[in-house]
Amino acid sequence: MKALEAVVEILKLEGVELLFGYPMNNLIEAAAVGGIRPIIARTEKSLINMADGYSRATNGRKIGVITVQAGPGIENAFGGIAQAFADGTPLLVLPGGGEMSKHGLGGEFDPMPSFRHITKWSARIPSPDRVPVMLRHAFAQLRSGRPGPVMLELPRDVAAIDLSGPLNYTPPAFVRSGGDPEPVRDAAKLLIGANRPVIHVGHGVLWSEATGELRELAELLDAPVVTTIAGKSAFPETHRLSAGAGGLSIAHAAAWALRDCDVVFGIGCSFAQGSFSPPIPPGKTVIHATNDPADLDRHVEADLAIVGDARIVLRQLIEAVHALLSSGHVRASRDAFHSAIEEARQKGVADRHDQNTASTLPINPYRVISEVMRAVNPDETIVTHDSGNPRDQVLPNWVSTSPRGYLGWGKSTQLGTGLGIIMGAKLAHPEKLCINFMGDLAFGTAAIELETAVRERIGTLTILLNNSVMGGYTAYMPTASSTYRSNRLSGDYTAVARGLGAHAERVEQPGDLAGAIARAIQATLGGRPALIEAITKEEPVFLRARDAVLGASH
Ligand SMILES: Cc1ncc(C[n+]2csc(CCOP(=O)(O)OP(=O)(O)O)c2C)c(N)n1
Ligand SMILES: [Mg+2]
Repeated sequence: MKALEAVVEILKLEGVELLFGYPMNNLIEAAAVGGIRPIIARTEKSLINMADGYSRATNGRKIGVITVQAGPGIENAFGGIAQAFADGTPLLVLPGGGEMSKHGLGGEFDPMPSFRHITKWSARIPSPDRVPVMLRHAFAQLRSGRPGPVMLELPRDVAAIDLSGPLNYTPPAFVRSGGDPEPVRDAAKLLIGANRPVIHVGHGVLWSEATGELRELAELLDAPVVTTIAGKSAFPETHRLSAGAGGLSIAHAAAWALRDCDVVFGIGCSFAQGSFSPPIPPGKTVIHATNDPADLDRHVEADLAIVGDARIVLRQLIEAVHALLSSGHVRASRDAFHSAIEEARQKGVADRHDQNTASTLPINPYRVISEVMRAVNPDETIVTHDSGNPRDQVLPNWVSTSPRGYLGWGKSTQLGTGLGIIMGAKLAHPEKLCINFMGDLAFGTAAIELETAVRERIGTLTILLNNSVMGGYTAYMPTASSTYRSNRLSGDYTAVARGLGAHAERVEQPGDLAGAIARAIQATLGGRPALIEAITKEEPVFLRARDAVLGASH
């Protein structure tokens, strides 16, 4: 068996059903012969975003596997892999490679040095007999610790050589570990005694499928729950303890909870304090539970640190809290805290009411988001945003009800990523309605992939909020905008989408939204992608997390 065929056999033993590929790479043909369906996209970036969405939507139970050409293919792949690394998505990247026998003198692009910093592990397979060993290590990396992309290059001469014996491969197990019992007990004590504790939920809770445990602990502690962008949907946002999500924008209740809490319990989160993470104000008592010790005391100092898988740590905490309560510890009352958070939530509803119901022209983007929300069953829907104002507008307002019903991304914020992510999610869950919201600049970076969706019968629904500008950018480049129109965009995107074979409608009147949404959903049921191009107003209006959580006023 040749090394290339051995790779395919191993992928089959691993249960891989799809190969996200961009020619030329012999693995595409070998996989097809072996019964693995290739999905061919139009750009490497979107291809990787699709694999990323596929891994997310399956919580890594099915890994997005990618293959691209040596040289230009893997050079073009950098953005997508960097995005997956930033957000912690497991991906197996199998680029082609030059000839091993000629390696070391330059001439062909060597991805190892540049990709080492954006992968958990990158290596070159030096000989056919190393294929099973190195792929097993790759899958072990993909199933343990903080998730992230892994890259294995298969040089073209190695691919064509036979293994010296029969293939011997067993898939490695998922490996999870619990927390040190002592800080777990101390954390339970702190959380019971706190007057205003907040649970701050990151992406790790989704990866470890810990929504049930999170809910049990939140109810036991009677503590409000705030999520990060990537953690959104780990806790049902219809639950009375949900305060909502925060990133650059933030739900009013989440801002209030983070500002006024005394103890922050971060679970499955890095506590990275970038522009797209809810800020943690100074002076709080912090408990930090993560599966990656590299997160500890990086941006936020922890009073108590626990390293372990989110689901196991939450279960340990539930047991520790029960033990303390039955031995006479009394949980402090949180009533005043809850009333204050409820008041903030109501203020959020009131602040947004006029925008959600606006019948002014051009259409208010919040009206579009509300109309979409009204038209769908959130339990049967997966939603994602794109970079730009659509993220800031959708994140605090979309009400997610089930795990992965919202795929939040944005530790890096590459425009156009949402389209690939939602296509990958639809491949993982063809039975769900899969919707992405994006702006017109974002659309321009990825729109050609509607053709991929048509060809591969991926029936996603894209809601394009076309305001003909880069929303809010006049503030960043006033002279360039007023003198040179540097923030302005134009185009007939409905014509583009139709030209690519998608169902597409342009909507200029708010009253026409509901009908257009219903027709577009109908089109997706037949496996055809759909686009609604809503002609919208520039509306960079939302509660900014930094001001609301760290500033003086709400
Ligand atoms: C690859 C990349 N380059 C630049 C940016 C910076 N950026 C973020 S949002 C944005 C403008 C987005 O405009 P649009 O997609 O039309 O959405 P709007 O905010 O207008 O609704 C830009 C330039 C980015 N996020 N990603
Ligand atoms: Mg725009």
